[in-house]
Amino acid sequence: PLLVEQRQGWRKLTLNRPQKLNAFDAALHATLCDALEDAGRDPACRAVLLSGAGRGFCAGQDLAEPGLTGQEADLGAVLDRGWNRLVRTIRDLPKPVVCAVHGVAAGAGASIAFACDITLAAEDARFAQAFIRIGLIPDSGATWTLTHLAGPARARALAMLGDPISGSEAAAMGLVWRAVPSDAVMGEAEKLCDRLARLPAGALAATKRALAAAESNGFDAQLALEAQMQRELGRSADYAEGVAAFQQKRAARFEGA
Ligand code: LHQ
Repeated sequence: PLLVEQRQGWRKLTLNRPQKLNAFDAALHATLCDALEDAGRDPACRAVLLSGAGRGFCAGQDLAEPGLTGQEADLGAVLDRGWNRLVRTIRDLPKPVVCAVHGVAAGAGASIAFACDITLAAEDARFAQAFIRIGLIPDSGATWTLTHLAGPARARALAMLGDPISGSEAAAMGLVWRAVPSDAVMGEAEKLCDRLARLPAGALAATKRALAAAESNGFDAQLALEAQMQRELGRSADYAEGVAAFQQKRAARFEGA
């Protein structure tokens, strides 16, 4: 259900259930989480690109999986085992995760795109908080990401109405980094990964951690965290190389893991 390609310094993971618009079943969850953890451990992988095969990014939960409705259904367990584990893995991965969204990103499919570090969307992509249409709330972190990325007023209308918005609108609302023409989205996402793979990996990992901490820390706690991280990075080979390259007016070559 997942295509894995190693590129120069980064890895491309493609959701591959196109006949179901890449809706997730348990097998796709397990495979993707393993692939992300593997990417996290591999020093040859310095960034991850997540995208979808076929005409859309992801339609969220595979609603045809057994056990999802009725009194015996336990959607909380489905979230804990599958979706919550996935968005935590993305957010905890000490490497940037780039997401390329084309076509539809519905329900938890949109939630994943909002959980990635840098998300590019096709201008004509469709993001839909499909949950309310089937009697559920936004999940896989979306009540949190919608509020933090787009602000409470937009979060409330998006979540309650469930109307789809375009990639351009999602970018204007701050839900994704940028919207680009649909024939350019994959090329631009790949270029971003090429760039990220050449940046100092330790500083990228620390940046990701510091920005995540900023979502709950106060200003003073954040100053202390920055000082602690900068103390460590200040002793790294990548920092020495960055300063030397600047002084020698040449491009830096970062090799730290
Ligand atoms: C699908 C799906 C799908 C299965 C398209 N499942 N087959 C977490 C925990 C536990 C439980 C519940 O949920 C969650 C989180 C969630 O993600 S809830 C939200 C689940 N997703 C949705 O409600 C979206 C359902 N899909 C749609 O509304 C439409 O398919 C969208 C708007 C995404 C796309 O519409 P179209 O472009 O018109 O495509 P389509 O509807 O024709 O879909 C193509 C095929 O994909 C079709 O199969 P078929 O055999 O008829 O060609 C769909 O049945 C299948 N598909 N989404 N989530």
